Amino acid sequence: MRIGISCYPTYGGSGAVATELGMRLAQRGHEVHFVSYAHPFRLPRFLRNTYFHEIEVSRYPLFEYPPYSLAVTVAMHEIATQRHLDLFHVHYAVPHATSAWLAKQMLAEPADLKIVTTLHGTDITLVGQDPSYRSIVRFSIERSDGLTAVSEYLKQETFAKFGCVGCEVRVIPNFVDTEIFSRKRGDNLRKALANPEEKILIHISNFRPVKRVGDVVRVAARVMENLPARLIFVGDGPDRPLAEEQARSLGIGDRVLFLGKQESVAELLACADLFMLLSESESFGLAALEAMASGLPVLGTRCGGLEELVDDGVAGRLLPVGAVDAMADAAVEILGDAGRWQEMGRAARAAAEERYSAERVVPRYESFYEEVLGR
Ligand code: GMT
Repeated sequence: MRIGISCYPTYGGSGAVATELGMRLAQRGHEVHFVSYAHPFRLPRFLRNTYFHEIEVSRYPLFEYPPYSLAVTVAMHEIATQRHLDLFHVHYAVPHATSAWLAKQMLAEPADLKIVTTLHGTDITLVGQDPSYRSIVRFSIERSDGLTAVSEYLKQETFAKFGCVGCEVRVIPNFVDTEIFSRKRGDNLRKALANPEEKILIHISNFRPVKRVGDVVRVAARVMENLPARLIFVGDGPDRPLAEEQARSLGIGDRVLFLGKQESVAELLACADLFMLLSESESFGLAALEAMASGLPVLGTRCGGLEELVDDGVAGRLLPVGAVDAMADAAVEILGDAGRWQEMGRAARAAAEERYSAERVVPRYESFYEEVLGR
């Protein structure tokens, strides 16, 4: 198949999934064209069967807001025409599903191009609900030839929030490369990050308010009252200063490390002891899956997608959003009992391998494409 993939190129789950999917499809012999405003962060410079097309968003003094969606549309239309694409798979509905629909209408034979849209999270639950976008997001997802959501939770949210009775949504979960994310990557970095007796707590995100990074710091502070530990933050975003300030005010500033954006997080996860994702809402939680594949128990919240990913009491613990004391107790219980920690880590790894490995999930996208193309 000749497949176009559009995604946000920056650090973030939807871009990571889109890129990993495209690379796997290319390995399986498909021709894959990535369309994005920058080189996707997980895409190597050269890979057989993959092509990267940079979207040029030109500026003009009249435009306070350059029309990005139109530039995406034009790039999609050009590539679909020149490369005779069979389908465009767009990740994150806003605005990619709309641009794809427009690009399709511009073709001489619109029916020749199928559009598959993957819903990732806030494109449905938050941004897509903004009155400035809601009606066009609904229109565009209804006009997609195929729709997927990364969890059952997100599928139900799509129905509930948009009330779109007509749309069929296929749940295809996110996946992980279980070779790259593995405990086997060793603990090369451990010595550089913590003292031998300290447990390493880790959080990876884009520090948006939905991630509740303040809770991560508060839980870590409570854990540190009970056992020697360090907290490592990976990523960057608007609430990072809040987390830094909170760590200082709780007196644990010297035991909290902010590493910023990292190209590769597999080595960091492989030497950590507990992954924390205490979000308000999470449609899936790709970073938690990568942690599980790395043999880490997850401390998370009952916030939708994480409840499908993490079996509470088996691969980690899930607590209500904001229940900081109960979260800290659960963390101490896991970290203070080597047997339990090992058991949970093994269960987390097993779930990643059995349910979410790339080998299991990528063929599901391939079959979905075939279905949409009517083959
Ligand atoms: O929807 C977002 O907030 C952004 C998006 C992203 O690009 O990182 O995250 C969402 O998609 C990820 C990949 O499918 C999921 O793992 C995240 O759970 C999801 N974020 C939220 O639902 C908050």
